[in-house]
Amino acid sequence: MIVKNSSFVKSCIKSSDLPESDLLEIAFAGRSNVGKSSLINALLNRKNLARSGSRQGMTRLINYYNVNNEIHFVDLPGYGYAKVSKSEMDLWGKVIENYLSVRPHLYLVMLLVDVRHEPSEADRMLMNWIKAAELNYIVVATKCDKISRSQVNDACKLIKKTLEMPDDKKVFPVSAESKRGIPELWEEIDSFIVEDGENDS
Ligand SMILES: Nc1nc2c(ncn2[C@@H]2O[C@H](COP(=O)(O)OP(=O)(O)O)[C@@H](O)[C@H]2O)c(=O)[nH]1
Ligand SMILES: [Mg+2]
Repeated sequence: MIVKNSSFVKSCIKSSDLPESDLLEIAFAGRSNVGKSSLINALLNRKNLARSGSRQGMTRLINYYNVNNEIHFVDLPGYGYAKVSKSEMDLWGKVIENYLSVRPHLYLVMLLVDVRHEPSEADRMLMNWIKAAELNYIVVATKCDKISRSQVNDACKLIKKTLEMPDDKKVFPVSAESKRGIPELWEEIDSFIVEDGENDS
């Protein structure tokens, strides 16, 4: 997809805030600080449309962005790394599970993991939800500029194994910093959009 325009739509706290719209949704999920907002900016070729970095910990808002008036990018709340308190996980789980189950137009979930870390228990839990709900998904390894190319290859293999991904699924290495992997990731996203169109006709 060639991004012609993109804009912020709204921030939602509860499901009744979610916009009523027929646009397809691509959701970005992963732990806090993994690079969700930065990846959205990189895919949209914008510097600071999705606000990145500033706030630590869990962002409870679900942020909507409009792409070409065709798609909604949905920036989901992040969860903690390593140690996640049970109450944090429960609250986050409620928000995400609710979102994943009520959105009729959700057709693709981007699951982001930091290329430098083995996926956490929360990452695996999310992967399991996505699989159980039979949602389309793409696993993205972020911040690939931080380590060498051979390390990136090894890390992607480990991520694939830890998340128990099927053989025909690939982990997409990207860097929002250097823009490495962004065109390839768009190609993969587009392949889902095309498939969807074919199914409808
Ligand atoms: N070096 C590098 N830093 C990144 C990359 N993506 C995000 N970051 C940094 O990681 C931090 C968290 O990014 P952000 O997009 O806010 O993560 P979010 O909490 O998942 O939305 C920020 O300081 C970003 O500048 C990347 O590809 N390379
Ligand atoms: Mg963010």
